[in-house]
Amino acid sequence: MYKKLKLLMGSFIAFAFSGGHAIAEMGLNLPKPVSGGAQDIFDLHMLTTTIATTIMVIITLVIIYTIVTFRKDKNYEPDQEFHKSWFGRWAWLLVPILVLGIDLSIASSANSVLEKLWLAPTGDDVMDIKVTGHQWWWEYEYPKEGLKIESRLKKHDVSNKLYLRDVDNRLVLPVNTKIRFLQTSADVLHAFWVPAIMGKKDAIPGYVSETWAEITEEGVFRGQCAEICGGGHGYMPIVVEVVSKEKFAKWVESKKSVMMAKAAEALSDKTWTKDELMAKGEELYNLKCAGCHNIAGTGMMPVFPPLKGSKMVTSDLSAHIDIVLKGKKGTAMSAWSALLNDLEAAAIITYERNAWGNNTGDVIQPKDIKTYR
Ligand code: HEC
Ligand SMILES: [Cu+2]
Repeated sequence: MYKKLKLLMGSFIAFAFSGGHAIAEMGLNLPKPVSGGAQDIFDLHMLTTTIATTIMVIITLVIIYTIVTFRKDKNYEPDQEFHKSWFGRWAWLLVPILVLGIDLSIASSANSVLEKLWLAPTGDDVMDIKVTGHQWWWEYEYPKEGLKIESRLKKHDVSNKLYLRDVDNRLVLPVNTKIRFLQTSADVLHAFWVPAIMGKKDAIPGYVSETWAEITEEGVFRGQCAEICGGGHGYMPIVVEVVSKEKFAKWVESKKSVMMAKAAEALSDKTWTKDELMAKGEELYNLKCAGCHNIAGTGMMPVFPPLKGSKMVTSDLSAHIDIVLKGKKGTAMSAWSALLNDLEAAAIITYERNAWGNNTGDVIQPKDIKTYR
C-alpha cells in the first residue's frame, strides 16, 4: 500500500514538473493589456476578482468565527428567537438587495465594455485586416496595402520556451492605429484572439465578424486559436508584431516586392524542369499539405487519405488537379485555387505524383494548371 502511494506521488510530481514550459508561461494574472479595449476587459476582470475575493474573505472569516465561537463543547445554546430580532426579520430583504446591487454594478460595467468592443470603428483612418482561419493556419490580408500573409506554426523542440507559440510569418501591425479585424473562416469555426490586444469573437465560415483595437505599445504579442477546430487546434498560434508607422510602411514595401517577384515568376512562360518543380513542390507540400497528408504522404486514416500509392495521385491527373484546386465539399480538403498560383500548384502536384515511390514520371507545368482554372 505504502509502495503504491509512493509511486502515485512520484508520478504526480513528475507530471507537475513535465508541464514546465506551460507553467513558465503562466503568469498570475491576464497579460498586460496594450489597447483600450483589452484594458477595459482587464479592469472588469480586476473588479470582479476584487469583489469575489472580498466576499470570499468575509464569508470565510464569518464561518471560522462561527465554528470557533458557537461550538458544542462550549455548551453554546442556539438562539431559538433569532428570526424575531430586527436582523432576523430584515435580512431576507437586505441580503438580496446587497447581492443584486453587487450583480448590477458588475453587469453595468460589463455592458459598457461590451458595447465598446462590439462595434468596430469605421472611417478613412481605420485599417482593415482580413483574418481567415484555416485548418490549421492563419491567413492575413491587408486589403488597402494589397498584401497577403500565410502564418503557420514554427516547429520547435519541446524544450523551447516558445513551444507551440511561434510562427513562420508574423502579423505585423502599426502602433497607434485603429485596426479592424474582419474575421472569417475557410472551413470550420476558429477564433482569432490575442488577449493583450482585443476581445474574442468566433471566425465563422461564410460570415464576417469584427473585432478591433488601437494598440498603444510596440512589441510582440501572442495568442491562439480560441475555438476548437479539429486535431490541429493547438497548432495554430498567433504572433502579432506591433511596430512604428514608419517601420510598418517599410515592411509593407519589402513584402510587396517579394510578392511581386513571386507573381512574376509564376506568370513567366518558362518551362520548368522536373527537378525544379520537385524541389519547389516538396517545400510547399511540407508546408501546406503535410499537416493532414503527412510528410511521408501516408495520410492519417481514417480521415486524411494517403497520397502515397493513391489511385488518383498515380493515375487520374485531371481528378488530381481538380481536387487540389477545388477541394472536396464536406471534407477537410479545401479549395486551394485562391491560395496557390499556377507554378505552386504545378510544383506540388508534380511532387505528389513522383515522391514516396509514386514515380509516375509526370511533369506538370504552370500552363497545365491555367487551363484547369
Ligand atoms: C486540413 C486537412 C487537409 C489539408 C491541409 C490538405 N488536405 Fe488533401 N485531403 C484532405 C481530406 C480529408 C481528403 C479526403 C477527401 C475525400 O473524402 O475524398 C483529401 C484528399 C486529397 C487528395 C485526393 C486523394 C485521394 O486519393 O482521393 C489529394 C490529391 C489531396 N488531398 C491533395 C492535397 C494537397 C496538394 C494539399 C496541399 C496543397 C492538401 N491536400 C492539403 C485533407 C487535407
Ligand atoms: Cu482554429
